[in-house]
Amino acid sequence: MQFHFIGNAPCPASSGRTLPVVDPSDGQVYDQIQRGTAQDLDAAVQAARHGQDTAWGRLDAAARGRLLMRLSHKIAEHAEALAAIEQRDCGKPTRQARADAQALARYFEFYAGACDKLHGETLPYLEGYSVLTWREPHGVTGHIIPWNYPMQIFGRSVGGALAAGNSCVVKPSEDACLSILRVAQLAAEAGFPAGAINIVTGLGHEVGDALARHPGIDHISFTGSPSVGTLIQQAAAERHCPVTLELGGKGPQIVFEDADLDAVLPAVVNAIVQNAGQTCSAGSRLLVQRNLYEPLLERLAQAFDGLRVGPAALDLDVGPLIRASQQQRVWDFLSDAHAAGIPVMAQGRVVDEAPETGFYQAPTLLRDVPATHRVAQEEVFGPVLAALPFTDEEEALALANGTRFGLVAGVWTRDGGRQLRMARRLKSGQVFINNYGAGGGVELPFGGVKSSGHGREKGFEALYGFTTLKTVAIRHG
Ligand code: TXE
Repeated sequence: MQFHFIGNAPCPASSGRTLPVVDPSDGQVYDQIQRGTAQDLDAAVQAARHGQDTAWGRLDAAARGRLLMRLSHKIAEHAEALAAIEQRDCGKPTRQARADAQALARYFEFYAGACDKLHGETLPYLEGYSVLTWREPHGVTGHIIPWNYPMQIFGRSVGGALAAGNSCVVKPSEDACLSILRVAQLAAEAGFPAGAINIVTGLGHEVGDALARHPGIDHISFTGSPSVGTLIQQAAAERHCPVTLELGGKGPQIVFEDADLDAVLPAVVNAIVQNAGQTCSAGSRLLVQRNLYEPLLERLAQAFDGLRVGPAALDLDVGPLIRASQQQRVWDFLSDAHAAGIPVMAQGRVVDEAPETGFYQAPTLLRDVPATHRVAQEEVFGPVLAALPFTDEEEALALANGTRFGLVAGVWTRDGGRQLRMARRLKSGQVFINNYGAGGGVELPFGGVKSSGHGREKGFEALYGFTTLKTVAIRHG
């Protein structure tokens, strides 16, 4: 049985109710989490506020940095155990789960070093005045986290907020929250004072909604679906609370004829099968210049045919999807594609060891996808790659920019001028040239334009979002 973590202590839900924890590899229930309430959320906000007023909020920047670094070391020490928790909770193959645990440690390492480097400026003003700016924490920040990368998104969001001096209230996903509960305990063991990190588990429309509406939350950071992002922004607007939204994407991988195919192929495959395609920055559209279209698809089809899908612990190329409804969502996209006559060029294979009760989906390569079809427009959030040909740069840009999203784009070409032209004109928060970072790199600011959201997490840039700027004008004498 798992509990909320409020004021450095485990705590049951006031509802007395729990929710099941399901293993996506076999569909079986293996644990219970608390089904939190608005009352529980309120208790977490009180604890965070108290921590802000008396403990965490009173520490100087270097002391905060030392604690973040201690937590990073603790995470590194417990990386195998954390990876095992995440693996079972999310259905991640072992290598992926390990990489996520290492990324979590790295987030806290990065933000540990950033704490005492966040400073304001002095500004020119009237004769006889000095003006300075201070970057101050918002106070209590709220974090609504999805199930696809619980540890990583906790690290990037909560790590930055803590570094800036905020106390945090976290609502992880009801589908995957065990690793986050464990990290909060590790933080307490590392010496974080009560109230710095508070976790309330439960359903989105209960605890998440309460967080979005709570007057004691001074900033909200949300990663999830565009529809819920809209609800959060509306609720926050009622009380003029600032919001950072990361709402997914429809990442184009744009391959020109002069690209290095040996580099393109593994990167294209990885960007759509990593985490079974349940990645906001997945490269889910493949745009290929016409003369290269057939040869590239031939080679890609061979790679897809060789992909194996199965239980997380087998550490194959692809694990299960998170839950039955996500599997159904992917099936709906595929059956719409089938009805529209879109050809399936290749598919991976679900291995015999995979229990029928698990939520598996073979990676699927669709070719000649019409640019307006929903499989080329909407986020499938599964291992489904939509391939389309293009003729020249103009058409590539029109296709790449022709969805409501703009999170990550990849460009593959040896032509230096084209690299820069494309990077300039792509409507995207991140552009990768001759690589596809898929959101990778703790140092790199991450976030979107259009319906992919607004605000930036990761890197130093995130700290500006987690702070508010105060201008102080002093008249001499
Ligand atoms: O997301 P939700 P779902 C996309 C992806 C996926 C689709 C649906 O396309 O297929 O969204 O996934 C909390 N008030 N992404 O339904 O519901 C919820 O409890 C406040 C992209 O799982 O948006 C969870 O903690 N909070 C994405 C979080 O929101 C609410 C990652 C995300 O869940 C709420 C996940 C409410 N009314 C899904 N309702 C990415 N950008 O990486 C739910 N939540």
